[in-house]
Amino acid sequence: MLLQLCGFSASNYYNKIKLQLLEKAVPFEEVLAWTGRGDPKVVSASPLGKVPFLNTPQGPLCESIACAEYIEQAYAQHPLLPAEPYAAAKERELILFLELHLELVARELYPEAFFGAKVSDGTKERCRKLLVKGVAGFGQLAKFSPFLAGENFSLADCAAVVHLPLVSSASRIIYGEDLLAALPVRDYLKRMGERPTVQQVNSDRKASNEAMMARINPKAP
Ligand SMILES: N[C@@H](CCC(=O)N[C@@H](CS)C(=O)NCC(=O)O)C(=O)O
Repeated sequence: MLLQLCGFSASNYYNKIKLQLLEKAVPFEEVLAWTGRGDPKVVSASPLGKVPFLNTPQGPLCESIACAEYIEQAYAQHPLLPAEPYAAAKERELILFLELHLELVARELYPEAFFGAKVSDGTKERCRKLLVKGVAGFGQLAKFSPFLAGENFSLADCAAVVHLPLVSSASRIIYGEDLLAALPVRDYLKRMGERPTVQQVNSDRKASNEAMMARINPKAP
């Protein structure tokens, strides 16, 4: 059975796994699944109705970090995590840091930044403080030399390439200021954007974004 990646290409967590699979040249099939708890097929694989999830030959698997680790272990080609335990743990540290302290915080701003809803001033203020702290900590851990964790493209880059643009644009839209501006993120993303795999993920994302917005607001012109 071909590995199935389920979700949609506008999702940053979906794209983290898609980029990993493309970089590793693992054969896989994309299966469209929207978020939410209305579809029993989605909920039976991903109890909270979140994407991405995988359908593996052994069964379904959700939570992108578990999916990424499964893929690294099940498909040895083009490893994206070092074999040496400390180096591998430093990669995981970067991914967790990025997701827990930057992306998940910025996510509270997405309803207003991207979806035409309102976010309270209290939430904006709280998120700003957390983001300022998170960005400084991330700057201490990330190397950008030339890849996020050092000399090689790795799983940490799969996460950074999809999460950093969202954190940056949400902060620009909500605060009128890019809270990542002190870090070499723009140059890094430009460099990563030269990779054909990243180009594919980005062009699929644009098409999927339109489909997602049409679902959210079917009456939009
Ligand atoms: N911790 C999850 C986060 C995945 C996630 O939040 N995905 C978004 C799409 S980018 C989603 O499914 N949102 C719908 C929801 O939270 O109900 C993971 O790493 O897989």
